[in-house]
Amino acid sequence: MRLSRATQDRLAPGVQSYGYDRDAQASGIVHIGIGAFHRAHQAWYTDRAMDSGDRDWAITGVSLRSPGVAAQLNPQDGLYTLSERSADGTRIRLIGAVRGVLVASETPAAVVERIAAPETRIVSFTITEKGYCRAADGSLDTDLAGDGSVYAFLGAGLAARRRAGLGGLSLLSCDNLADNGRQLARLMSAWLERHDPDLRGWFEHECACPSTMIDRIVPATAPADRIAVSAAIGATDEGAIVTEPFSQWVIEDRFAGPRPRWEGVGAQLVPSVEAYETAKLRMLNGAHSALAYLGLQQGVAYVHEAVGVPALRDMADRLMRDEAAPTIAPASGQDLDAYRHDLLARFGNPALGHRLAQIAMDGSQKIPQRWLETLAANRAAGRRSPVILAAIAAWLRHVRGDNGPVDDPLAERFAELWATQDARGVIQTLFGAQGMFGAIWQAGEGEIAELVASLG
Ligand code: CS2
Repeated sequence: MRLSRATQDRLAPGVQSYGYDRDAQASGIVHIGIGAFHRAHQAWYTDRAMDSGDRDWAITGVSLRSPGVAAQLNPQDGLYTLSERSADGTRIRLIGAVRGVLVASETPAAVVERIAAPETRIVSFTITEKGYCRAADGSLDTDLAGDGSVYAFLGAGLAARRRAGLGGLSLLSCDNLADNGRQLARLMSAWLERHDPDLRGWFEHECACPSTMIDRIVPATAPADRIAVSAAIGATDEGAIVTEPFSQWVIEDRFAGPRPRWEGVGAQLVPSVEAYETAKLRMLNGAHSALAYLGLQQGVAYVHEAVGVPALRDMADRLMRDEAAPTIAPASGQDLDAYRHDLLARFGNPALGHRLAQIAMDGSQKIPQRWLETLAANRAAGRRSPVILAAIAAWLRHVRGDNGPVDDPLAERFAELWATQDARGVIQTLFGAQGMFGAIWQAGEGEIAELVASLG
């Protein structure tokens, strides 16, 4: 029996379910990049907001390229279960917020039509760091931002709204970039300037791009997870998602129009997300990436195993306490010490199965906001950052191919670099004054020598 509208009433009694009338809800949200993270996070908040009486926020999911999620969810009428797992057990909820999934590469006109639909108020995004098509200096990479990019769909959808005399939209970036809303606004403006300069003023006036800090650890669902979930709910759920009990969503309260009452179900709506976002990127994600590269090179596979190795746990702790936290000006009531302790406990969740290899993906897109900005801030304050330097050495080994095939949009470039240059040359090309990341942080002579020595 496969999960769907026809079978949802026959699920095992322990499965919690939404209670609102799904058919009566208009789709107020188009979400681009409907992977596991969105389904465990924003869709879960929205589902509970509709459960508390908020109306018309059903989500139309969009995958830019891959038909995988559409194949999982459409035969299930958009339904899937979310399992919260910890050492104490598992809690499962049936989520009704997702209406269905469009695949942009297959039906581009349908995606544009949804963005342009009068009931659409919000377009949100989890397209990962690389989906923003940024060059290393943060500007729009016009080669990458082509017809299949998020900007092309947004540009066409916004143009259609304008032609129809409809209002603008709130564009909500839910990706792990510093100042994600402002970056999206800047990149979208740059794209419009090139492709539809007439629309740029309208976009800047009618649309808003609030910044967000999003947090929930969501491992890629493994085949064994699907089997366990199916056994627990009494139906096959190809769209099953597994996550941790913890979740946080801090949202800049600056929308172009109506929005769900997410604050009624645990989100924080605040005037500025900066302190939360910086702490999350530099502490949680910074430690995650360090554990990934340092752990993989020691043959460790999972995050909970990595923090079980005393030397790795100590490095993650020091990175957060001595290197990241001193660079953050906390918001009032934000306790970075407590945050660090909670993060180590979350990393240790033995029921999650979060692979280090998943975190190690796309490092070229992640390390600027996770490590390099911390390095730059510490340099300015005259502090050293030995753990991040060790993590950079581990990342350099990783992109050399030491841990196996490299999953990164710049993988070929890294392979060529390592094939043609020695360690010093590679470091200069990446972190030298004119280097790829040189605008954010440049390695000094002492740091280069340290990195060369540890690369052996
Ligand atoms: C992780 C994040 O894969 C990664 O790079 O660091 O996905 C992390 O699990 C989330 O940001 C947690 O909110």
